[in-house]
Amino acid sequence: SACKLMAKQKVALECLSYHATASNDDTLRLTSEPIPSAESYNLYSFTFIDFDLTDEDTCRATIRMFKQCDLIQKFHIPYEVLCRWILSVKKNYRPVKYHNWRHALNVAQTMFAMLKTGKMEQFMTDLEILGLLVACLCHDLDHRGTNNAFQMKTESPLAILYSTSTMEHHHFDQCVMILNSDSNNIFQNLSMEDYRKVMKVVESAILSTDLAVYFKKKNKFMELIDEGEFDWQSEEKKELLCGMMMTACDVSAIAKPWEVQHRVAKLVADEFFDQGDLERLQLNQQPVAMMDRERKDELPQMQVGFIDVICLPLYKVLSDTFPWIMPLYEGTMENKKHWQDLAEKV
Ligand code: 5BB
Ligand code: ZN
Repeated sequence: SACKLMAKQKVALECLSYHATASNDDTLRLTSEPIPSAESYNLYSFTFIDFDLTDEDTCRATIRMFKQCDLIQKFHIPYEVLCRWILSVKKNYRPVKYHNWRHALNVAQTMFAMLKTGKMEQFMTDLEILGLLVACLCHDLDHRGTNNAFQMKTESPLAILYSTSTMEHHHFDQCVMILNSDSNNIFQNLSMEDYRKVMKVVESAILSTDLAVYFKKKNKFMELIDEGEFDWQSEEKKELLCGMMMTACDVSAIAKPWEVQHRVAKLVADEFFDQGDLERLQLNQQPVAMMDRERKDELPQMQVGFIDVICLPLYKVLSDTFPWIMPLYEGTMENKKHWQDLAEKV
């Protein structure tokens, strides 16, 4: 429709001023540097921490995950293209407090640990592993630190373009946009068939990071598990499993050692409070408790709710089926105790 076309033009214009592909200098430097071991970055662990990594190291850690999955060889990814693509993805994250490049890296690393240490790679094809890692790295591209409800309330061009899963559609569009330039297209040597397949995995995985989609699909997933369904090969079930894995990775800061979880929760809260400020200022609205900095005392109680309603049920059902990912469940249980202690003090 005319309205959507206008919205699309607006989004495109906004993005033009922001979009950036990596510089040749940065790409050349990354291409020519040695890549430290997976162990040196603690990549196989569910307690990976990015705090002490330099920006360059975050890129090298990403390359290391591609190497450990043998994706560069298997899909004939030109090494320079991989380096440029990673730098471009990083550049297309905004410097917001939580939904930035570091979050994307952490989500990808949890996916890597679930596949390797969690032994879930045996249920996945190489193409699905490639798609899942790419989806994790791209799943919050160009996040503005505001949620879908905010896009809707402010009638942002993005909300006019996509009325449901607004931001997630945009993250996928940004992912496609980066891949669409030849010098960034890590899928350039795939057959037409594989290209179509991997893009389908990426799209479905990114869209499933909308929590509303998770809530819609989780019952179907839990039913399958209850029925003792261990054959994940059908396309529909595989898509469902990949979606659950994406959510499990997206919220996995909740399972990290307490000091890390505490620090990350503060970043999440700060980003929510910034949106709350915008709602007061731009919309003259009272923000919900989660986004109201006047109510930050309620944060521990909210984390307990988040853990009980979303994180623990998901990690429970996943680790009942895939026991090697139990550390995610145990870490979350541990943090629940800490948040409960803090909640009782208020
Ligand atoms: C989550 C679902 N939401 C629609 C309503 C609020 N809830 S919540 O009550 O479970 C909740 C979750 C309340 C407060 C929270 O954080 C306060 C700092 C959180 C929370 N969410 N805590 C976390 O540590 C993390 Br990680 C998250 C996930 C944040 C990103 C969620 C993105 C969803 C986009 C739709
Ligand atoms: Zn995310």
